[in-house]
Amino acid sequence: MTLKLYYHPLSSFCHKAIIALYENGTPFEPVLVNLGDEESSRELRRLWPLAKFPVLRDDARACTVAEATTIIEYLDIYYPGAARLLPADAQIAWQARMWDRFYDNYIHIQMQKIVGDHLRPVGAGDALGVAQAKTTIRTAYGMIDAMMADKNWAMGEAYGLVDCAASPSLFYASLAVPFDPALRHLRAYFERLIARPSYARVLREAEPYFDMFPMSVKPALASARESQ
Ligand SMILES: N[C@@H](CCC(=O)N[C@@H](CS)C(=O)NCC(=O)O)C(=O)O
Repeated sequence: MTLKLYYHPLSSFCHKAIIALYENGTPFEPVLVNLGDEESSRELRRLWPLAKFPVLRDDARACTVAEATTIIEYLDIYYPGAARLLPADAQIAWQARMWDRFYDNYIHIQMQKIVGDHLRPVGAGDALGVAQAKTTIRTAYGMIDAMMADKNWAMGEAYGLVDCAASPSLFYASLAVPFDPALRHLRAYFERLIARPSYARVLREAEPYFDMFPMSVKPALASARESQ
């Protein structure tokens, strides 16, 4: 098998890349990395010394591809399937890139700050940083609610890159900043995202590991089960 994905089942950015692989049934070898174990993480550190995952290794093309968004673009170019995840139309493609950045910067990374705070030593928490991250996420939720009032997927009728970015970022963010019931388009979009077979599979595969996550995953998992 030429494609190897270095990943961890709990990693939200890995979820984003795996959704894209599952959307097209692209064959790949998953390589589960335990960053706390020198031997387990050696190959990832050799390929990408920053040791952040996901990282895709394509031996056939002698390429190492880091960053979830770039992995999805790479798959779309070199391993295309029935589902094209980047819009072919340049007018829509720039918007997809903008909203992908929106989800990464204003939901995903903010959510990582909040989760990261749970892992800090007692007394070394960043209460102000967490409060600011929650405010950013709430503002972003309002924008998503407005954006999703009249469509199924972020760019319209075709599921793609932005929806891959939205799925794990909203799944984990909803644990820290629950959705305001008034934002019904956001809630309905989230239900569609977690019911999508590609993401439902990612969540099923992550479930045995959720006890290792520092926050309770139960509320979001309950939504996922209800929407199946
Ligand atoms: N910008 C990267 C972010 C990747 C990232 O933050 N990955 C996290 C897991 S979700 C990670 O590797 N964490 C391990 C660490 O920071 O030690 C991307 O888009 O793929």
